[in-house]
Amino acid sequence: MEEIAFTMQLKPGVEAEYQRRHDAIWPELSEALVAAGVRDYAIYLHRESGLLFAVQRRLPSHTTDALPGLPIMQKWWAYMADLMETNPDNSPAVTPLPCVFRLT
Ligand code: RM4
Repeated sequence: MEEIAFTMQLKPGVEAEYQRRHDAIWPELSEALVAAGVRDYAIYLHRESGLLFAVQRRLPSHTTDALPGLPIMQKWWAYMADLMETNPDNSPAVTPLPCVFRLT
């Protein structure tokens, strides 16, 4: 299994709404993530700054590079764009994080 970590950024004051929308995540979106090989995906919130810290595990054969082209992903990003810092195409602004320590 591969693991990646990255940050995203919430706009101020939308933490509760971000939580609410993820508590009711669309089954079609979850299914698309699983179909793309994602097997474990957690997003943590730093409450003071609105920084989101995401850790995603995925199969080595994953096809997550194709997710941005899916209509369900586009629809979700458009839905989330009022809550997050985004790129012009509505995708969230993502900062990849290198792993600097692991205890196994
Ligand atoms: C996030 C953001 C990410 C997506 C998750 C499910 O808020 O939109 O791109 O992977 O939701």
